[in-house]
Amino acid sequence: MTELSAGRAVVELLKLEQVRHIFGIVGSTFLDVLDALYDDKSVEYVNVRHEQGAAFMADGLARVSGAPAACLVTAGPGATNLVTGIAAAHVAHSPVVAIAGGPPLGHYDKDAFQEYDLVALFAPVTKLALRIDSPKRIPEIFRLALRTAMTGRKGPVFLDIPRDVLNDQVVDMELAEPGTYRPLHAPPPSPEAIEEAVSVLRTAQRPLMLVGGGVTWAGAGGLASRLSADFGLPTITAYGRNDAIANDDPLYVGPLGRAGSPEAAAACRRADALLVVGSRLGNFTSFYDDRYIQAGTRIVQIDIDARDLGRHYPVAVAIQADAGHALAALREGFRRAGVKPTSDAWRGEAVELRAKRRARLDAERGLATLPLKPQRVYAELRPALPPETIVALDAGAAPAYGYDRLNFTHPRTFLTPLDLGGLGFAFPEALGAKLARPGAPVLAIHGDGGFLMNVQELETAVRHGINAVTLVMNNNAWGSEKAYQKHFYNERYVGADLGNPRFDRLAELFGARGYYVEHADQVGDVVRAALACGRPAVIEIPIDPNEFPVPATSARRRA
Ligand SMILES: Cc1ncc(C[n+]2csc(CCOP(=O)(O)OP(=O)(O)O)c2C)c(N)n1
Ligand SMILES: [Mg+2]
Repeated sequence: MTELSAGRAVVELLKLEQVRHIFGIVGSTFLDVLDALYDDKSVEYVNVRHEQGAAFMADGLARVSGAPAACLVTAGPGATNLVTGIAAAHVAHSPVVAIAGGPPLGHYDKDAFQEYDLVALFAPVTKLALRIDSPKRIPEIFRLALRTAMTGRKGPVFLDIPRDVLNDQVVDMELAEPGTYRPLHAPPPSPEAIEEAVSVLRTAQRPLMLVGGGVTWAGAGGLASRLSADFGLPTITAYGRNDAIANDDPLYVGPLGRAGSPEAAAACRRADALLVVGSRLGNFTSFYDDRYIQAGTRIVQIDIDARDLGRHYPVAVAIQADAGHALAALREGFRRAGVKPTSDAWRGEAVELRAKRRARLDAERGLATLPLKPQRVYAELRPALPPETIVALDAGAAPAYGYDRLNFTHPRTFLTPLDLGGLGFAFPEALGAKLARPGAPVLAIHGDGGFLMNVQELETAVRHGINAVTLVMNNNAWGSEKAYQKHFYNERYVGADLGNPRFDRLAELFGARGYYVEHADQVGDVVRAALACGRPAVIEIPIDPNEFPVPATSARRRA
């Protein structure tokens, strides 16, 4: 046993899980934890400008590293400001440990200064929310929180620590490795379930694999690629999960779902069997209806969590297991059963759809408008981004073109708001991503509205030397919402238009680099220069203010 101050105990418990950055804004409720960092430079407190930024950064870091990430903020508004970013971690299944210092224990349930029922507030956006009522229980509750965050379907957890549980308290604890309090290996599939899946898939004429975030969390993109190659299995990706498999696989058709590729949707409609690996078939992947997934399609669904197996579509076989173990077992099962590759005709369809997508996107290089259309911006971006680039997309219309217009060949390189759809996401996520993988180029793609929601973190980026690049496509509007008013409300615009500063100049005022690009032929060069400039950078590109796609909606109209 080792005797540690309560503040140091918190730091050591996080360090044992490889936490090297803690995001937040200093507050008097948790100074014992900060004080432990004064002499311990192995963990950096990333002192941000708004707690929402801290939560998004932690989420970005966790998504890219796969390891837990931490936020540490003060009571009341410090914690309420975290909520949106923790919700982003919740939809992405990111193991973010959000910690708030609270009022003294004796002030709870008195409407005291900055006292709110944060455990209740965080419950819907976390896997577990708890208060730690005594210093003795700090190790136990942290381990419970970390076990919860890192086991099964991962996800954020919240801990409320009253200030007097930290102040001048001593904790006697074992510096125990994670393997002593949580499983380090994910569960394998049942052999019977694999056998059933093999018999469903081998009898299909047109089987298609749909891979989602579960594949990424399991580190199983390579296994998915091998299964696809060995058995001629065409592949598509779930909404916002384009990086779940290498997009240069010859049978990868494209991303399914909202703002996804029509070719992936066509492949999905043609499939008579769907092997769904690590996807909930959530709202923006499936819309829960038959626009992509046809009635009668036989579905084999693999998920680490039984909650979503057969939830939105009836399944032929449900397999509760880690995506990697399940893919390996399926491949072995296919081989043992002597399953032959899919027909030339079906593979031919997939190759044709893949080529059609590429030709469609290449043709967008011919869009010669001024201001530029976002589609043209992506056409210029594609060849300029090195394959290891991490891209974070914000919500909004201009970023949304990116769901179908970027290529990913490396896992954990595409960060999207998923079904949260929160604005202000991409820039702080990119900062977290850059901290997780400092050697990789990192690009956030924003509209003007979303960027200004967390623009204050430019100061954090400059101070901490986090050199991510942000591209802002400026149409001086809340474009994605304006699109609804354009297409469904006869252009009766209310609350849709914005005014903006020049974002390149704003960046320079913060001490970052700023670039302003109007012409298509400058986009690639400027992006390359910004990625190499050795500072955080912002590129503003004015875009066509009338370029709004018809929104895809569940209720009103089908895209
Ligand atoms: C936090 C938050 N507030 C509001 C919305 C609703 N919303 C979605 S997209 C959008 C407009 C985005 O504007 P901008 O960032 O400029 O991108 P654009 O659509 O113009 O390309 C709004 C208001 C949201 N998704 N998230
Ligand atoms: Mg806009």
